[in-house]
Amino acid sequence: MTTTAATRAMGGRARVAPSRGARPTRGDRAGARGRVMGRVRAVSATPDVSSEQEFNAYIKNVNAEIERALDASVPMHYPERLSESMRYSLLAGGKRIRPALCLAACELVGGTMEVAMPTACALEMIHTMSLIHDDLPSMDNDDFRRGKPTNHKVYGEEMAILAGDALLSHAFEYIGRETKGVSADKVLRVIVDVGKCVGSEGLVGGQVVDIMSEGADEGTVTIDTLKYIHAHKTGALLEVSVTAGAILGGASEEQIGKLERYAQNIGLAFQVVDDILDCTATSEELGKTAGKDMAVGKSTYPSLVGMEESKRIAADLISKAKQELEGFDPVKVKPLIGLADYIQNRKN
Ligand code: GRG
Repeated sequence: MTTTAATRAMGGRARVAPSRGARPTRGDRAGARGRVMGRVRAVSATPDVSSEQEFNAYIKNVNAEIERALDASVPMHYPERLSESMRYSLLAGGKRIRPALCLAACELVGGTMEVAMPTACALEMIHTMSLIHDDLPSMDNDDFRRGKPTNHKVYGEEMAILAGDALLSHAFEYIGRETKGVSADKVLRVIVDVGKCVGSEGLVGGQVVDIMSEGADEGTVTIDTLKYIHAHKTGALLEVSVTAGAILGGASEEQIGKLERYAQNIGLAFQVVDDILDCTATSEELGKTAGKDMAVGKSTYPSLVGMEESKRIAADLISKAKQELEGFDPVKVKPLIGLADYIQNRKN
């Protein structure tokens, strides 16, 4: 019998094997190299997520798998201060949306969680490093992230920069070394796609236009500029999270195309919601400084089109994203539908 993340999460729809994946000891972690995937419990596709409650249970269970895998992915080693700094931010919580999307896309097209987990972890490493660098005094100069003091506040600026650099390079090494059970050309395609989404045509490009737009003369930052920033700074990594999972799971080109469009829509929606939350949520709810966009005079969806229109745009994008999922297995597709709803309704 195969077990699924969902059935295990739902406590009793199917009997499940007991977990071998207890939190690894420091010794375990030190020896994690090369056998990390042994800790991901055997799971396969067909998550049966038919209500919001079941989706919540599903995502909680998937997140527990992700936390375990992340803990093992960056073991302590000399120089310990660097490992500590990397682990401090990587294991500081966070919603784990990127790895969850990667795993769900892989399972949707028939792949297993084991195949996509190294890439899922790598995506979270890259996302975490971008947060560490974004919080630096020379960038957004933030003191709090994920409800904790930012990396540079704890480890100092030099270490925070280097921890980010180390997480970035480790991410690519990790995909290449730890992905098992798929052809080398698929792994290579994922590495190339992730590289593109992170570099000057992706995340870094988006961040640069964002910085250049700050304090720009009124009217010069248009909705198109904002779309570029969001699609690159935030959307690109969300997009590759979905497509990389699909590639590793053995998706056809047509399926990859549909999932790419799904991801582009949820990616933009994610950032529109982020802009909304910056105005409406508290710092405690967000785990980071709220109201920052307005304080620094940043153009956002609410500032350019108003709050109600921003909400309508987010809902429209989520609806378009879901349309791209039509034609997929109606049961296996539910986690991606649930993730789209979660992105629209999230409170942090
Ligand atoms: C990637 C080489 C490289 C450099 C980084 C600093 C920088 C260049 C880019 C900034 C990227 C950035 C911080 C984008 C914002 C993305 C975003 C909306 C982050 C919040 O994501 P959540 O809500 O956070 O998923 P959690 O904490 O839940 O993971």
